[in-house]
Amino acid sequence: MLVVDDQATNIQVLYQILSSDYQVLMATSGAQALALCASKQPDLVLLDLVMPEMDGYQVCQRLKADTATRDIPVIFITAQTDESAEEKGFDLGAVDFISKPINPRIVRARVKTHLMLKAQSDLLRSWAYLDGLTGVHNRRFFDERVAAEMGRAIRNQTALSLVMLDVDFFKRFNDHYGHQAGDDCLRRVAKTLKNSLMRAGDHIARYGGEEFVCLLPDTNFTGAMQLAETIRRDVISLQIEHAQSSVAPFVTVSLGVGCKPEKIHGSANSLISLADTQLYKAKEHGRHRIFG
Ligand code: GH3
Ligand code: MG
Ligand code: MG
Ligand code: MG
Repeated sequence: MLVVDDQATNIQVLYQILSSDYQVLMATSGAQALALCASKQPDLVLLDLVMPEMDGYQVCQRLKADTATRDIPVIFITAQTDESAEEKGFDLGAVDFISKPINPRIVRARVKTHLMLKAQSDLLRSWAYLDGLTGVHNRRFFDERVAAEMGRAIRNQTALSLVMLDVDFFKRFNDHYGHQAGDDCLRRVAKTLKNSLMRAGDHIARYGGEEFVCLLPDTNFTGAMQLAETIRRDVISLQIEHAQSSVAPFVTVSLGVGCKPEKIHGSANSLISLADTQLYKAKEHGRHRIFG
């Protein structure tokens, strides 16, 4: 957590109360607090209200206005006891208000409660972005991520690639082996994708029924085509029996690759359409292949 106060002695008091149970970061100004919140993502901020230059209200307002920091809970700690100050704090998005002089046991209890609530909401949020069947990210995650990554790629003039893949003749697979076996197959394909993707910034999501997407920041067309080929080989190497497939005795995938090159502007939608069009061509040209 982060303790923010312009007076070092106040910080020390809180540090002594909390540092045996938690990792405590410290800031002595609003600007420093904002920078630490962005870089370290603390689970809680204990924020002094009265500070020179940027006061606690302003810090809280800025934290709540930025999507990267808005979910960090803020507790105001202040010597001001009037209710309008407290009300204003809550209006700005604070979760609690503690008045000085502080009672160590109360501070510990409130901190503990808010950290627990934060952990619970983080967990729920992470579930909301996961696909229940396969455990990879879901469409909601992908839609948000692709827009964010496109923004970043344009700002930094970096490449951004998208591989879209679809299981071949999956309707026949379900019809022949049953829906349970179909679900198992999807889980195994998803697991293979996770293993095929090597870089930390890569994202996999289930885009629809038997369709997955791999979002690849900082990856050019050649790199994306190579990854697509790895996936194509890894999936058939699973040797999941598929007696009804017209291309192989095993489950296979078709892949479409789209790329926004370094110096070119693009939109998330155009990148998705491109990968989708290429995937369609891969299907048309016989399946178990890659178009890019
Ligand atoms: P193509 O090679 O052209 O992609 O043919 P296909 O049969 O794979 O494509 P189609 O879109 O006709 O059928 C997709 C099938 O995927 C139909 C649907 O029942 C099945 N499916 C979608 N979601 C799930 C799921 O969660 N579990 C299972 N078992 N099947 C699913
Ligand atoms: Mg102060
Ligand atoms: Mg499909
Ligand atoms: Mg299919």
